[in-house]
Amino acid sequence: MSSIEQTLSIIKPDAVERNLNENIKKFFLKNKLKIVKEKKIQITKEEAAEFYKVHQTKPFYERLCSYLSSGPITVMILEGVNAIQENRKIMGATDPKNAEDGTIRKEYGISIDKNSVHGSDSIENAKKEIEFFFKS
Ligand code: IDP
Ligand code: MG
Repeated sequence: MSSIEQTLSIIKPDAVERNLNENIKKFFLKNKLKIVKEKKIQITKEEAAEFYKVHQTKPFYERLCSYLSSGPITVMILEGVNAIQENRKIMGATDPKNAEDGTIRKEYGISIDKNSVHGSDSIENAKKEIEFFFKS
């Protein structure tokens, strides 16, 4: 089954700081994911905590929220066939050490914390995350 989906992508502070926005966007475009909305913002730690609420019981939650709010991020809505799964493929494994060749995290990820990008992992979460950043 293939269907047109939208997913939320975030270029995390480590990548924005290294001016990787354009390089990372090329990965999406090359893989037929369209950027339909985009904004560069900085969020508060409270907002990060809300965004990453699914991870609130994890030992790394506190650090994760501090990190996502530590500097500017670029948030985007990506659209395309099977966009959610496609974006996850393009991103690569959570830990850059395990990321496949040709993925964003293999190319640019520094560590499991500074892994350069976020991408929604399900239809339900994509909806929630898009709403979180782009409620109209
Ligand atoms: P994902 O970003 O590949 O979807 P998740 O499991 O949803 O990975 O975790 C969210 C973020 O939390 C990851 O991108 C990573 O930065 C961080 N993280 C995940 N697992 C660990 C861990 O075991 N130690 C430290 N940080 C982690
Ligand atoms: Mg995730």
